Amino acid sequence: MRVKFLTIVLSLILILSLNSCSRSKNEVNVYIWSDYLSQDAIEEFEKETGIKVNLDTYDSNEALLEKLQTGVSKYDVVVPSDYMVQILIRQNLLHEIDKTKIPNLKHINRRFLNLQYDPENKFSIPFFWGTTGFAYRKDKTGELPETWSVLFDERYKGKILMLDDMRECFAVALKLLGHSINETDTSILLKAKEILANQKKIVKQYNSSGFDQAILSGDVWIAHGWSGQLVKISESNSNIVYILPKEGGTLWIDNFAIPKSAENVENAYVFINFFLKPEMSAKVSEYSGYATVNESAKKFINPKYLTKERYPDEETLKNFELMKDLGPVTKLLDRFWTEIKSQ
Ligand code: N2P
Repeated sequence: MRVKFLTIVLSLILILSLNSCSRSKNEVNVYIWSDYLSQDAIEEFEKETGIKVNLDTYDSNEALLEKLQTGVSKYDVVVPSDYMVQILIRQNLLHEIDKTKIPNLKHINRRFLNLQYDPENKFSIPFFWGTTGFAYRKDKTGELPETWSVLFDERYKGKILMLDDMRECFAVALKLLGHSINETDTSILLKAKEILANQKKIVKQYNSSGFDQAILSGDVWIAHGWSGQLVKISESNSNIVYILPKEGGTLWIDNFAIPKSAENVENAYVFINFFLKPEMSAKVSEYSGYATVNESAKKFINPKYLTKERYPDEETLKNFELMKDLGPVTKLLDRFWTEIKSQ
C-alpha cells in the first residue's frame, strides 16, 4: 500500500516537472525595434501557436550588435537593418536560414530581396522599410523648406531633436556636404563631424525612442526621425509635416534574422513566418506606420494608409541610399561620435 502510494506521488511529480519543462521551452525570445509590433498582434501569435513571446526592444542597430556580441541574453529573433545585417554576417553572429521553413517568403516584393547586404538572403528576411527624414510643427515655425539645413538653423535653438544614432546623424551631415551617406574619406568625415559638433549647441535632445512624442508635445519643433512614427503623427495632426529633404538621406530595410546563439530556432521560424502572413504584415504595418515589403499584404491595408508619405515613389527617393557596412571606418566614426556627444 505504502509503496503504491509512493509510486503514484513520484510519477505525479515526474509528470508535472516534465510538463513545466516542456512548457518553459515553448517560447520565443524576440529583440526588435520599439513600436514595431502591437500587443494584440503578439497575443494573436501566442493564441494561434501556443508559443509564448518574450519581447525586448531597442532603438539602435548598435545596441543590437552589442547585445549579440556580449552574448548575455539569448534571442531567437532579431531585426537588424541592412548595414547591420552585413556586420552581423561578417562577425559570424547569424544562423543560416532554412527558407523552406518560411513559406510566406513568397509574398515579399522581389525588389527587397537579394540585395547587396545579403545577396541571397541566406541570413535575413526583409520585413519593414522606410526613410529617415524630419518632421516639423508648422504652427510654430511656419512653412519650412525641404532641406536638412533647417536642423542647423540657430533660430530654432533648443527646439531641435536629432536621432541618437551615429550613422543617421552622419548621414545628414554628409548629405548636406553633397556626399554619400557611405562616405569613407577621412577628411570628409572630419568635416561632417565638425558640422555635427557645431550643431550640438542648438540641439535639445538626441533621442531615438520618443522623437514622435517630443514633437507632438511641442517640446521640440523640428525632429529628425524615422518615417513610420513621424508619418503616423502627421496623419492625425495637420500641424505636423514629414519631410524627405531634397539632398536625400537614408532609405532602410529592417530584416528578421536568427542569431547563432538562438535556443528556440524552430519557434523563430514560426514567428517569422507568422508575421509574413499577408494579413499580419498588413496589420503591423498599419499599426507602426512603417511600409511593408509584403506585396500580398497591400490588399489588406486600408487604402488611406497607402500614401506617398508611407510609400514614397522612386522619384522622391532618387537621392536616398541604403547604408553600408563601413568596415574599419566604423571605428573612426565611433570615435567622432563619442567626441561629439561628450564635448
Ligand atoms: C522604430 C524605429 C525604426 C527603425 N522605433 C529604423 N530602422
